[in-house]
Amino acid sequence: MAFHGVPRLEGHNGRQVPRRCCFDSPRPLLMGVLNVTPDSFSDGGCYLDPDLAVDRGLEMVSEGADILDVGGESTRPGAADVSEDAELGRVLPVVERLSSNTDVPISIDTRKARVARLCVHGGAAIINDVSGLRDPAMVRVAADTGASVVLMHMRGTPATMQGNTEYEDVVLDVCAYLESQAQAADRAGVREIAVDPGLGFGKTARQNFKILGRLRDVADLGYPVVVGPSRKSFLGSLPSRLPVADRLEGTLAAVSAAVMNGAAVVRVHDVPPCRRVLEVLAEVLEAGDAG
Ligand code: HH2
Repeated sequence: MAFHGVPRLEGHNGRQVPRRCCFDSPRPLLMGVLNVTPDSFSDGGCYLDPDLAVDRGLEMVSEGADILDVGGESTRPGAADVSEDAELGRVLPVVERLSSNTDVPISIDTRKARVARLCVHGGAAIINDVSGLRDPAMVRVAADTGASVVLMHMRGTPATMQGNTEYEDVVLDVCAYLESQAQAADRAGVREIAVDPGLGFGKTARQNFKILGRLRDVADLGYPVVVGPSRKSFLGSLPSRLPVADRLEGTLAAVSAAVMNGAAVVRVHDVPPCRRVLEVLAEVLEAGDAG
């Protein structure tokens, strides 16, 4: 079993439900991406049918995913907003069916507090908020339900973020933001918090590489670090100029850099090759720690 956190009983809508620590693991965890969208940048339209989405989720579990991250809104640069009802209609049936068919924690990737609340009631254990708990209602959902949270750095919105990539020092700016948002969430009673520097969200290619190279600064904040480099455009920005379909090796190189620099969770589309890479990395880390 990948998770060894101590289960706790939390008040949840008048009921007592067991909540476990989702990021507390001696080895790096693999979060499999499941986009129930028509327009995600690399798998848009593949899993819009709930049956296909559930099959894909269970396939990723059999391939070794430790967490499934279900999203109903593309957050690629320039993506249009999706209405709350449309997003719920995509994700809720998938979250409900997955959570009753696997013990692997289900994460709901959303910026909307109502979507998060209903999905947690439907069985999700984690709220993955790419807007970094900016909405006080989202903080309340996380605190009320006892859900774990991934709090990510993004400037502006997906529609505006790539027009806003000026930083004094991107790593220090990201760390300062994540620290203040995480501390506020902690004060509000959010039970388990992980932070994510938000690769590709309002950053140039060079800034994304800088974050990976200095990820230890993010890990030193003291929260588990989630990183999502999978197939992203900064990996296709190098002289080889690779399209999305050819970014597997780049993804695995970025995963390796992230884990060696302190990442606790990597969010990827390609589970089997990443699982094999994580097995090696876990041995390297363990052997290094053993001295
Ligand atoms: N990246 C994406 C979406 N959600 N969540 C976290 N915590 N970290 C990330 O880096 C992250 C995320 C974007 O990738 P993807 O889901 O593949 O694409 P799209 O937003 O087009 O659906």
